[in-house]
Amino acid sequence: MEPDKVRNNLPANAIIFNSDIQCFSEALLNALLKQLIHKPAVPCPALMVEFADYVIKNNNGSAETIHPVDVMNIIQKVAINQNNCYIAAEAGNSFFWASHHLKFSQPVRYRVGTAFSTMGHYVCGLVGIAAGNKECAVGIIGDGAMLMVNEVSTAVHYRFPAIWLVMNDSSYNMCRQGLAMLNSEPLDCDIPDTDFALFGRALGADGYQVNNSQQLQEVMVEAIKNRNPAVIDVKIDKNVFPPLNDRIETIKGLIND
Ligand SMILES: Cc1ncc(C[n+]2csc(CCOP(=O)(O)OP(=O)(O)O)c2C)c(N)n1
Repeated sequence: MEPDKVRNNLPANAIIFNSDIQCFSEALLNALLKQLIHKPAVPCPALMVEFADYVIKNNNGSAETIHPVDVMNIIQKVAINQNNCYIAAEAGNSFFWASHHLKFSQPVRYRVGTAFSTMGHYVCGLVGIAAGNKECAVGIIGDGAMLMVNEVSTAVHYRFPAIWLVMNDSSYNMCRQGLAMLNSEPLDCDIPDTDFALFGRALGADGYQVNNSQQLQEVMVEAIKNRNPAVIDVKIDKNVFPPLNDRIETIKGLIND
């Protein structure tokens, strides 16, 4: 294509690169990686647990909650690597944990609602993914989103292999932590303790509750093998901050403008 012809359809200040696409993508990737590596670390509130200091603390099965990164590692191992499941992440911290930590070797295996990030999108959309595909669909869902709306009953009705993995931290944690990172006044972001295993069973799905990594791994293997609609209530550590520094910096920039 002629750059001059392309320019006719673009705003006057558009920059046009006339390049082989592979060559351009590689150069872009290198430039982005360079930026990421040289980017100065953003200072975080005292509350923040640095990943560098992070120690897997649940593998003896004694802790009451699971570190969200452990949850991602188990999803990676059991759902993605071993069972090739489709994965969807809800708005909220689930989006950050999943997008930051999960890796896929095939396209169209991972979905997130980036347009409006509407809570409930994949609590419901999960049934569509499970209906349309052979492999199980696993939704990584905040407890707030799960309580807002869901389609578990539909999956039960049609026996779709959909698994709701609820990141249960008894709070709208992205809002709670986001305010803390912005050094803003806290708001009430608490959600009453909810037993999502019971909730799932009440709707006719299988229901599991897990408090440590080993239990989660065993339950995921079983739930995927059974191919029943299932709700897995995962008690996670609500005090670890997800990787949302970039978002916070963008918001700070908007506030300051
Ligand atoms: C329908 C809707 N309402 C409100 C929001 C704003 N919002 C984004 S994340 C969030 C909290 C999500 O809480 P939860 O589902 O428990 O997930 P967590 O962040 O705790 O993992 C809220 C209220 C939204 N994105 N969509």
